[in-house]
Amino acid sequence: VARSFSELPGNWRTGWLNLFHFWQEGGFHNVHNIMIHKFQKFGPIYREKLGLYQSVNIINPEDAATLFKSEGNYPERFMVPPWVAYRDFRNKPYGVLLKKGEAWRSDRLILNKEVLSLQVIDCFVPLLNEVGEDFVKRVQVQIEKSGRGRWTADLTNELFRFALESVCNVLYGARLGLLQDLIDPEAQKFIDAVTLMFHTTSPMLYIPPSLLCRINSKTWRDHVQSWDVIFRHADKCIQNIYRELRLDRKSIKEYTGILSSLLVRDKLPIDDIKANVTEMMAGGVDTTSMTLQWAMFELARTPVVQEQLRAEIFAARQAAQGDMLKMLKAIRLLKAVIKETLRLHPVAVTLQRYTTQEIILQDYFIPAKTLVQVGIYAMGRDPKFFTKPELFDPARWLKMDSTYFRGLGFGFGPRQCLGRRIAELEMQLFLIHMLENFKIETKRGVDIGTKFDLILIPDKPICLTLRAL
Ligand code: HEM
Ligand code: 2DC
Repeated sequence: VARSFSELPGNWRTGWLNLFHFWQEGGFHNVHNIMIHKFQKFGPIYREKLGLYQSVNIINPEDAATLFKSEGNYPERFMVPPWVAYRDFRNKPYGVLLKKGEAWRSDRLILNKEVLSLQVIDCFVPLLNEVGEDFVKRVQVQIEKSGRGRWTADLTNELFRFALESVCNVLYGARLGLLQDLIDPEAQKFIDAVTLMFHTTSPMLYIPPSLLCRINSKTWRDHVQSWDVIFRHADKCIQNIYRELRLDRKSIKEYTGILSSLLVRDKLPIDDIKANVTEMMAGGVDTTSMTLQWAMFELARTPVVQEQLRAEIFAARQAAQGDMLKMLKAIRLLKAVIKETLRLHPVAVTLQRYTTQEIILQDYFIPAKTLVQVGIYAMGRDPKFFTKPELFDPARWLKMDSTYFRGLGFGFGPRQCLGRRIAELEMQLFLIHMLENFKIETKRGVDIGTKFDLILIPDKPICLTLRAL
């Protein structure tokens, strides 16, 4: 018979002391490494308490499977307290990110049809493809300006602009012009606000929402201001489309983006549409751009893989004869490159679920309503689950005997990432165009670590060289 919950390893009896140690160890930027350390110390399962928040942490794909198979129709993850606190403080409606129960499920089913379903994602391809092509043009201009056939830079902000331009083109069916030299300062403010919003979230992760508004610290004020900018700018974009749609209804046949579809279908109240479109617009900036930056960095460090990938892309282009949908079906290695990038550099350090019933993990009883976290960063770097985990080897995904519950970068099940298909297509098309036009290089021997800033990001700027082929 399984062991009891109170027998679980870990220092879970001293919540406030743990939080204090966590502060001291600079834990706010190091959550991912602390977790690896704890799995080494306690084994594949441990119990933890930070402040008021208790959790059970697991690393084994089999255990992740057990957890997700019992999650039911209304899965709930950890609700990031400052995000909840902001909405309550300003009286803003929740989107799917923060909703629960039936309210979450009904919104989510409507959104899935417009954002995730097979029928609609083909419509995204031309919209995302043109943004990818424009990014290449922008790089080419920079290369010409340099007069040396190459361009070396930290691409962080360029990629933020690319990512926001991409997600807005599918949301609004309109270009913001962020790949031109002079951009709308409001758009840049939005980009900076999203980064600051994430950055100010991590120090407040374990403070309950009810306390947050009352403390009036600098972090909280910056956090509120960031969300204010995010909501205001998203609202402006949404209003523009709303107005256009009321003025003329002629362009109904052509696909005009997710927002128009939601408005025309008329299944969601306008406030819920706004809340969800705002979340998608904010969720679409740092996530894909950082992943692309990591992908280019890894490809620069492993030129053999870069060449194989380029060969696959050239062959797929030939075979598809300009049919992008066809081409996207012939790029197995590219899809593996993205999975491999997310293995080593996941956006989310963990996936979390509240158990809905008692389950058994590693032979311990876990009661219902327990927060269980799957340490996907730790899993991705553990030799028990990936042989030679330090190697960037995309082909492992094509030849591994089992990828069972290992590719979890976008989460799992009905609560998985809503933007998954947008993100995947956006990143595939970007890498196709980049590899067709440039060689990606980076200085040898520069090690880049990872920093937890709510999402995982590089701990120093990544410098890349793009060389005309
Ligand atoms: C949720 C990862 C891009 C919007 C999530 C979750 C993960 C994730 C791990 C939690 C899933 C779970 O609990 O099972 C990523 C990664 C991205 C990415 C790795 C890109 C590389 C995007 C984009 C958007 C977006 C582009 C917007 C279009 C969302 C939303 C949720 C979510 C709204 C909450 C869904 C819900 O609770 O129902 N994402 N994401 N993400 N993501 Fe993403
Ligand atoms: C952060 O301990 C660490 O995709 C916490 O696009 C547990 C946790 C809970 C929810 C996770 C969060 C972590 C990281 C960022 C995620 C978030 C769910 C969605 C969000 C993974 C792992 C993200 C980046 C969304 C954000 C959309 C938002 C800007 C509107």
